[in-house]
Formats: sequence, C-alpha cells, structure tokens
Amino acid sequence: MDHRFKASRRQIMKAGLYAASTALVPGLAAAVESVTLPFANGDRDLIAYPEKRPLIVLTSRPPQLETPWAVFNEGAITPNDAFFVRYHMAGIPTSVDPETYRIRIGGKTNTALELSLQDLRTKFTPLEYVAVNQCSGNSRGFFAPRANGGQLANGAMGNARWVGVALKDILNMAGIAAGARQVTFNGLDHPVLESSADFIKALDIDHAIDGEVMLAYQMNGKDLPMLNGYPVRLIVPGYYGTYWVKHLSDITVIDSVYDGYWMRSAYRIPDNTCRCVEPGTAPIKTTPINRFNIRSFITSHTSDTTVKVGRETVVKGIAFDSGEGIREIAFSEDGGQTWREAHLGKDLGRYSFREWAISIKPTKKGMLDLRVRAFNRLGETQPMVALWQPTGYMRNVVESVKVRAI
Ligand SMILES: Nc1nc2c(c(=O)[nH]1)N[C@H]1C(S)=C(S)[C@@H](COP(=O)(O)O)O[C@H]1N2
Ligand SMILES: [Mo]
Repeated sequence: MDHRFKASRRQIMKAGLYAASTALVPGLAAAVESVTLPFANGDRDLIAYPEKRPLIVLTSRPPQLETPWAVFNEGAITPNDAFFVRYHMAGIPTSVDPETYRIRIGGKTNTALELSLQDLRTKFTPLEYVAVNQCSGNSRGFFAPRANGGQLANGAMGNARWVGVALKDILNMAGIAAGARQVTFNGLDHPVLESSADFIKALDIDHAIDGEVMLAYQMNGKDLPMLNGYPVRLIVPGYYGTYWVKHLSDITVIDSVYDGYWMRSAYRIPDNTCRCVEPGTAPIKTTPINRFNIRSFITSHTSDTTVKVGRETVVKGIAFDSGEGIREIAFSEDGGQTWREAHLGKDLGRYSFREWAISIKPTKKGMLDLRVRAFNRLGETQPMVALWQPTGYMRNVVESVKVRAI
C-alpha cells in the first residue's frame, strides 16, 4: 500500500474547525499529516482524537477513523489508541459517568433489570478472550466497480483482548420468558435528526445465549476508550462489527424478528453461498450480514518496499476467520503460480488475528508479486478474484503486494 505522508496547513485549520464544532475538544491535537490511500479520492487527514494517536479520518461527524496500516505489523493485538472507530450518527456520548451508568434489561423477561458497572464487575464470573472486530465495509475502497459507502482501505479492523460478562448470564439473571425470539441492543448515541432511525441491532435468542457473546467493560486490560464504546459494549465474536453495539444502554428480549432500519434495510448481504452478485447488479434476496469470511494480509511489506537479491527477508502478516480457526497459510512470491506454507505464529484463540511468517530470498532483480491465502479448519479459503456486492461488504480476495527486488 502506498502511504505518503506530508504536513499541510489545511489540515491544521481543519482540526481547529473540528474543535469548535464538538465537545470532543480535550486532547484533540492538530493534524499535521495526511495519507493517500491507493484508490480514487483516497486523500485523508490523520487526526488524533481523545485517547487516540493520529488515525486516518474518513468522516469527522460522526467520527469514522481508520487504523494506519503499519500498526498491524507491530503485533497481533491492536493497541487501544490505534483501534479504528465507526459511528453512524453524530449524536455520540463524549463522557459517561461510571457511577450513574445503568444497562436496562427487559422486554420478554421474567424481571426487568438495571445493572451498574459495579454489578457487572462483581456479580458475574468474568469472561475473557481475544477477538477481531471488523467493519462490514472494511476495504470497500478497493471494490471495482466502486461500491457506495465509506471508501475504506484495510484499516477498519482491530484485534483486542476483551473482558466482561457473558450475555447469557445476564439474560439468565433476568429470566427469558417463553416465546423469546430475538434480543435487541441499543447504545447511548442517537441520531441528530429525529427522523433518522436510532442505531439498534438484533441477534437471534440462541446466538445471544451461546455463552460467548459478551458485554465487555475492559479492552486490552484497560477501560474501553470512549470512542470504542465506554463503559460497556457488546462483543459478538466472529461477527461483523455492526453487531458490536457501543455504550450499551438497553437490552430487550422480543418475541418477533426485529424490523428496525439497521436490521431490515441496512447491513444486508446477498442471500446466496458466495454472498456476491454480478458486478454492477443488485441481489434478488438479502439476509442480515453475519459471520466474517476468511482473510489474510501481508503486513511487513507494502508496494513501497524494496528487497535485496540474494538476501533472506522475512515476510509476515496476519489472518483471521469467523472462529473456525486458521489451519494453513499459503504464500506465493510469483503471483500465485507456486505456493509454499508459511509458519503460523502463536495461537491467541480462534477469534483472534493469527500471525504468520515466511522467509524469502529473491534470486533476480525485478518485481515480486507477493500473495497470501488462508485456509481454515473447514477448508474454507479466500477467492483469487474479488467477489462483488453493491454494499461493498465482506471483501476477502487474496491480496497482492508487489515489491521490487534490487
Ligand atoms: N452505539 C453504536 N455502536 C456501534 C455503532 C454505532 O454507530 N453506534 N457502529 C457499529 C459498527 S458498524 C462497527 S463496525 C463497530 C465499530 O467499532 P469501533 O468503533 O469500536 O471500532 O461498532 C458498532 N457499534
Ligand atoms: Mo461497521
């Protein structure tokens, strides 16, 4: 990927304007850098929001921030201050009082509950695991033909160690009434215009009580950053980020299939096996987006990198899937003509990024076309040619990074 950094007065001005227009002022540093993502209209500012290092700004109202690619080469865990941010509506909380904060649990339950942060920390057995959060539209900017929506590169994903309470334990405490079909989740953010739909998501009841879906109050050993859902967010491991509702305020058990805008109309994918349609066409039938498809990336080398003829170089990267577990990483340095197996790094759990590495020793000058292809325990793998859908979700093509051997 082509990352060009340059300082610009325009960005400093823009940061000033932003500071005047929102309550997120403390900690806001002036942007001094920008980046050009490798697709049309890919110029972006890098701005440091509160609790964040400079991140790639897609929009500022609401904040949509992408993680700079180099971060993914520094380890399997994405630091809190580098973790991407995605909101749908500008009415986002900028502070939450941990003393008065409550989560209401109700609807088709035997009792209605109100839980404090203290309740979550003390009345339940903590649950802990590492899991990837990825936006459905991660990598949308690479879609050809172009897909409508935020033109993101590959940085709308991150991997963190989450600690919290199993949703199952909370629903059991409330008691699930007969006829329960789904559970809905709402957060403290709200639309600025009353006519827009509040961001509410739903999971089937069986999924909600699988023992893994979690209300997380800790991220990588610390409080969640405000922009990642402080004080409590939903973690739905293996599922796209849209279900990972931040600043959770209401959990409601319902006896129907929730038909709010964010389930019925938005975040839907073609209801077929490939989750794809002929480029430029629309699907006949859709279903709510759900599990991640399998992906892998090269993080150590970008299109700016050169490698030396006759010298060994380690190429490394990350892979993940929806939780089946990464079984094998195939690596090619000749554009996919021949493949070798890469070494898998430490297993941090089946929902985590899995690091991989392989050594190459270029034999002649010229371009190398590096490719990586992951296989999971079910034998699922990534397509060699990109699949297409009009919403630009679920990209998982085998990536190509062309480096020059000198
Ligand atoms: N309350 C709330 N939660 C939300 C959203 C939102 O707009 N509001 N966006 C969702 C989407 S689409 C994604 S991809 C993830 C992003 O999580 P992050 O901002 O912590 O990276 O949050 C999800 N949870
Ligand atoms: Mo998302």
